[in-house]
Amino acid sequence: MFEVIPAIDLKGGKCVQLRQGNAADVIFSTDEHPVEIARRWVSAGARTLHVIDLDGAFRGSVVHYQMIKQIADSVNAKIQVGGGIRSYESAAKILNIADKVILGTVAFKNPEIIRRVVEDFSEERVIVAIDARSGKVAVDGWQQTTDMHVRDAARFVEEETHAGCILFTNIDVEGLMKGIDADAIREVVSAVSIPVIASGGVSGIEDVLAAKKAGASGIVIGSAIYTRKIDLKNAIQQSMI
Ligand code: AMZ
Repeated sequence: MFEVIPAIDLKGGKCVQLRQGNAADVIFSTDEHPVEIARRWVSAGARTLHVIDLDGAFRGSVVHYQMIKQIADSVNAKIQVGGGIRSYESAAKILNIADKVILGTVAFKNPEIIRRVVEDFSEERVIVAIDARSGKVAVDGWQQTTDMHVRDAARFVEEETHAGCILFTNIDVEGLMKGIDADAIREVVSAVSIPVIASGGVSGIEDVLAAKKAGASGIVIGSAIYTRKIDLKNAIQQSMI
């Protein structure tokens, strides 16, 4: 079933939204505690929360562990966690408190780590993030762009890492709130047989429906729910029709 997944991106202990992943370009930041925000999204009907440790992704190691644990302990929803998880030990530690880990950089630098996590914890608990800039995979907090094309990356993830799911984030449209690129989603979906969660660019309910139509198994929404362009409860209801 298609799922609408609210994003909680953590930076400096706060819930923020960045434009195209640029740490200096903050669209939204709030003093409301991330736990309260998490509770609000779950009250609106979210069954999964997408929690990203942005400082972790920039630094290459988890920074917000305690806050993520607090969120996990406070809500009755699944949580998928990513950002800075670059070792087997770090993934195992996060899987103690979260339902799923999201692994990006390490999938392309040390894929054997993903295989080990899949073997020890199950493929259902491992999501590999393909973060794409101009059709190529970006890593290290999106500060580096590789030569790997998204389509090849998707096949590589399915065949070589054995992860159960792909998170496809389109940096070209992320944080711009100008709509998704449905063709880019379709390209990833058609390259693999595992589910693909799409992320980036959602600005209205039509994007949610377009992502569903493109074959995604879910969509992550960030800026649009924080700037109230989308009412999460309504989006969840509409996506089920
Ligand atoms: O906004 C950013 N600069 C950013 C971001 N949102 N950098 C990484 N990430 C997210 C990816 C993925 O979910 O979309 O962090 C995760 C990957 O982190 P890592 O450390 O495994 O590459």
